Amino acid sequence: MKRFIDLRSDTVTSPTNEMREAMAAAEVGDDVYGEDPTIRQLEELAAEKVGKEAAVFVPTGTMGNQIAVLTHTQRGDEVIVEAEAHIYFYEVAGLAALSSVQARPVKGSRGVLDPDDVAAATRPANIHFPRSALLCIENTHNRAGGTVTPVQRMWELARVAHEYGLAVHLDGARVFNAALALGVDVKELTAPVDSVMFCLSKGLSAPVGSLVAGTKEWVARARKYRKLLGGGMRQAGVLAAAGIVALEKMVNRLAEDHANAHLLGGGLAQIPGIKLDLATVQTNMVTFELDKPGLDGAGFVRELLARGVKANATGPKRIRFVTHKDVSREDILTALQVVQAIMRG
Ligand code: TLP
Repeated sequence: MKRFIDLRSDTVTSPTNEMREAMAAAEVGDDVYGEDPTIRQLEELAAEKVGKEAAVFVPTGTMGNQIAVLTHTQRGDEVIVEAEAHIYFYEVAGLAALSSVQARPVKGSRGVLDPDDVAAATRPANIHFPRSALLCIENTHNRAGGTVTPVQRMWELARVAHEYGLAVHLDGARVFNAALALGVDVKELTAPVDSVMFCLSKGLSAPVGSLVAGTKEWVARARKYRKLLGGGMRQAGVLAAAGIVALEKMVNRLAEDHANAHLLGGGLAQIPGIKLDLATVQTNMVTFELDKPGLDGAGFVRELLARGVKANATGPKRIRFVTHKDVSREDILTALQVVQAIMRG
């Protein structure tokens, strides 16, 4: 089979041999009865890593985010989101369809929200207004290019939200990438927020799974919403086993992905016809605009594919490349040559 250099997402990473061995050996039980020891172990480890009292294992990041919204809100509430946040942009209108809440999009700067804008978007008591119930922060921010909200800004945002009576949820699908880029323990980013979702199945390379963490009481309620959404799994310790390896062994190697993204971004920025804000290349993503007459995102992606590189167009002329453990430094250099050839042609 022809090998592609797959830069579509870090979700494409396949499990390591160590994960497969752990999966084969995992002790399991029925998790709906709370009897899967491997899931329990993963949930405890996850809660400890993000400094929360408890965590619940869910099949996907999308389900984790939506469970968090269900747990924090009531029908008819308003939820403040960054204008291109995953939870709003890519989750099939789950806010409306599942929680019956209204989104209040607020534009950030390179994905980073300004506390004053959040304060201005909250609603005072008024018979006409919905209740402002929840602020969602995304760190790293996917559509902004994998950008990072620093620790101090996390605190400022949480302070404003709490002052106005909103809870704070962190879509931390890639929060370990954020912590690494900032050189801080992930707990520093999660301390200000009430709940956090993070993914095992992205750069950390587990085949399946995310966690949602918060207080014991909150997670107990979230667990019930997981059941409601059909996410109550049974002998899923086989999946949790891979997740434990992901958390214990795969976090530090994300640095390689960041280095590769910087190499890729630096190379792309020099190619005529590519508009790339290098300041957005902070973690494992490179997002850029095409600026070449007659070449749109879909056409560019087709040209890449014909030359062995997979990528996603995330706008009419916008392309996203994501680095991860299954692309090497050599692959990055090859991908750069491929892009050069397309842009010359
Ligand atoms: N993001 C995927 C796609 O859905 C776009 C990707 O390839 O990047 N939060 C953030 C910030 C995400 O980037 C994603 C996945 C999720 C949540 C949802 O995770 P899953 O795919 O497990 O539902």
